[in-house]
Amino acid sequence: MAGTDKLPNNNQFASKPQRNTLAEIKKIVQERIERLQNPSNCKAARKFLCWVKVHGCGLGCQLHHIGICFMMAIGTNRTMLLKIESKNYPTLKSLDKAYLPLSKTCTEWLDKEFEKSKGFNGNRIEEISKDEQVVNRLIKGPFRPYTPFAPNSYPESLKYKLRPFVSEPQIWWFGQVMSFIMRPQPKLYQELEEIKTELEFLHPIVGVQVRRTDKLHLESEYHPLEEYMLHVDKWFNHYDEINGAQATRRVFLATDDETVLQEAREKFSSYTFLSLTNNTLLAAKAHRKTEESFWGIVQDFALLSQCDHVVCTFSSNIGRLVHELMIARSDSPLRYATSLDAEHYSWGEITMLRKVIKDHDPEKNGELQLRVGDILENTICRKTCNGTNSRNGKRGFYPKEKIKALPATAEYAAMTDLFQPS
Ligand SMILES: Nc1nc2c(ncn2[C@@H]2O[C@H](COP(=O)(O)OP(=O)(O)O)[C@@H](O)[C@H]2O)c(=O)[nH]1
Ligand SMILES: [Mg+2]
Repeated sequence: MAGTDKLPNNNQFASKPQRNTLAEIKKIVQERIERLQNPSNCKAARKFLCWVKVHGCGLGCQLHHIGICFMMAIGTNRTMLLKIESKNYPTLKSLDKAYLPLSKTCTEWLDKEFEKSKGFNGNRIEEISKDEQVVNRLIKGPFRPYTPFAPNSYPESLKYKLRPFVSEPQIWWFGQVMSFIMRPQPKLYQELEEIKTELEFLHPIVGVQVRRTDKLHLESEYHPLEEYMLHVDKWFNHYDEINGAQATRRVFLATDDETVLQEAREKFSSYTFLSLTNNTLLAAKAHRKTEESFWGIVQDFALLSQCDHVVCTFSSNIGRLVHELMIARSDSPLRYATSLDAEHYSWGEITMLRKVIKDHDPEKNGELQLRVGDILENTICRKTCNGTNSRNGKRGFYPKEKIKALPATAEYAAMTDLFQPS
């Protein structure tokens, strides 16, 4: 058997696992979504008919619903076809003016096709409708997750690939899905370039999104401008320290409150504030459903997500979506958004476990005592964050800076075998 002994030992000769750059991983993921969305034979393709029928939803909210649907389609290896119905903008037509259509080859369905198809039916263990060629999902508003292909999960195939680069892989993944949906049409891209030249939108630049008006009625609390600017200051101080020079302090300000820009210029004169003031006026409730207002938030989304840092509130779909896009598109772990209120969350999300990374003793009524390594269960983060400490079964509030998310992976069927064995 001497000859056999000389045969190469697989382990010895197996090449080291290839380490892709984040840019490569992003490209591979985007190409895979593109491939799924453009089957050569639409008729024969596995399809996911997604009908988003939510009223009273702004653009970020609508786009998030589309993203949540898209995750189910990717998870079950189906091309997603989309229909939107809303008393608000946007119609699918206006959405298509801003963003590239989800598919070039497979876009519309007939009513009878929707009626004939089975409702998407899955749970965490098994997708009951997995053998159906066409499935449908009607999204009427927030729903409880019933599949593993939901926000807070990410593809198993990316687990080790993302680990060296990304601390919130579940948001990176959701951001990839949202980035695909929001690929700009050439006309929008061109328009944004012109706006940036006109505004002198130059780096470094920090974005601030102040969400007020209707949002303050039920969903969020008022935060004074000073609170946002504290974080902006901190970011620029850090930037100057690293670079050993004082940068021009540029802030791109987006808001639905028309008093904010003037206040900012009066109170923070060492800053240069750039803003699309007409967009703020169009964000007023009376104009919000118009096509112009839609275009305004499309522009604000794009410019905020191109900033080097953004200070906002994650109780708003706007802040969360900007954070997702920044994380997904960046090669730098330093580009992200800071929230003045909630931790990042999504409608339709899977409940995540969270791990304590810093001790905490209660400072307010109802706060949990935390010790490094404690695991929090049933965490939910809206205006405030709360969860159950598995160490003692106590439920209460926790400060979001002292915990780390433990997102789950799932076998997204369209995301298997992404990387060639080297
Ligand atoms: N252009 C613009 N519109 C805004 C801004 N803030 C709020 N809006 C308007 O408010 C809507 C709110 O959107 P939605 O996705 O529901 O976010 P949420 O209500 O903040 O969670 C947007 O679609 C805009 O019409 C802003 O900074 N700029
Ligand atoms: Mg809203």
